[in-house]
Amino acid sequence: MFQREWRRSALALPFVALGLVVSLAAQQAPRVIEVKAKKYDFDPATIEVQQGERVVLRVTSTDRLHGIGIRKFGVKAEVPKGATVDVEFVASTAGTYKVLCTEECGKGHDDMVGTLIVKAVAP
Ligand SMILES: [Cu+2]
Repeated sequence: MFQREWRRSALALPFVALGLVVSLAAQQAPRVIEVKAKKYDFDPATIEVQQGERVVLRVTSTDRLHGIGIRKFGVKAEVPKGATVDVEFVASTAGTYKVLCTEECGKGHDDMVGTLIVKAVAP
């Protein structure tokens, strides 16, 4: 009886270990990436991170009220003129996503689109 229980928990061990690795990755200190928001782009225009990475985008607006939004990861924040705002997320899913300005900031607002690339971890 005891032995069977023991064998069952031994089988579960690799899965427990895998879960631990994934949650440890999410608990690491976040990667901080500085982003400038200005009429009418984000600088850098393309941000690249690894899948599973915890990311802080430290967004500064240099000219007026802008916003930053990445729908896939629930990122949405206003960035007032001259202010720096941190938005944090875990890049849980690999892919290419739009980084949008979420505040109507002028005639070039619709073109104010950046790119977030989340690179898949090697299997
Ligand atoms: Cu804008």
